[in-house]
Amino acid sequence: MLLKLLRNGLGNLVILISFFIPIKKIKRSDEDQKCVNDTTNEMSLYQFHACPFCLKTRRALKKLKIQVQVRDALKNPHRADLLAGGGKIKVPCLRIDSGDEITWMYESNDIINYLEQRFGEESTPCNKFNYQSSTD
Ligand SMILES: N[C@@H](CCC(=O)N[C@@H](CS)C(=O)NCC(=O)O)C(=O)O
Repeated sequence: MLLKLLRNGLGNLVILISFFIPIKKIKRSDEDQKCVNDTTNEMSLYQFHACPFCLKTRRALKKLKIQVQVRDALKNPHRADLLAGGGKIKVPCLRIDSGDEITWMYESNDIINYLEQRFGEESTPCNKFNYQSSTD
């Protein structure tokens, strides 16, 4: 109980501090932004508000100008969906629905790496995408 309060307090402090740290957002053409928006319809981020790893992931989303559905995994039905789909309650987790397949991606660094590859400076968001995992 005390540990949970401490963790939440610390998480909220980190959120407050990060509020004052500017995010340098990516620049892309309107056409590319439209492709990004169309693609990110298929994604949702399961997260806790005061989790530092989730904050780091949310900042990456802002930097890359990506809008995904953000779902509070403390509450149902999202918590139950995360457990049923991903197999564990751990956040952040990015749910990627690519039509015939649903991927539940855990680990903030893996999620950010994936988003950087797919939507970062070097990417071509309007083309088909092949993800290169850092562990491949
Ligand atoms: N290495 C992981 C750490 C994630 C992590 O520890 N998340 C915590 C919240 S900050 C969690 O989900 N804990 C499970 C729980 O509280 O039920 C990452 O970078 O994503």
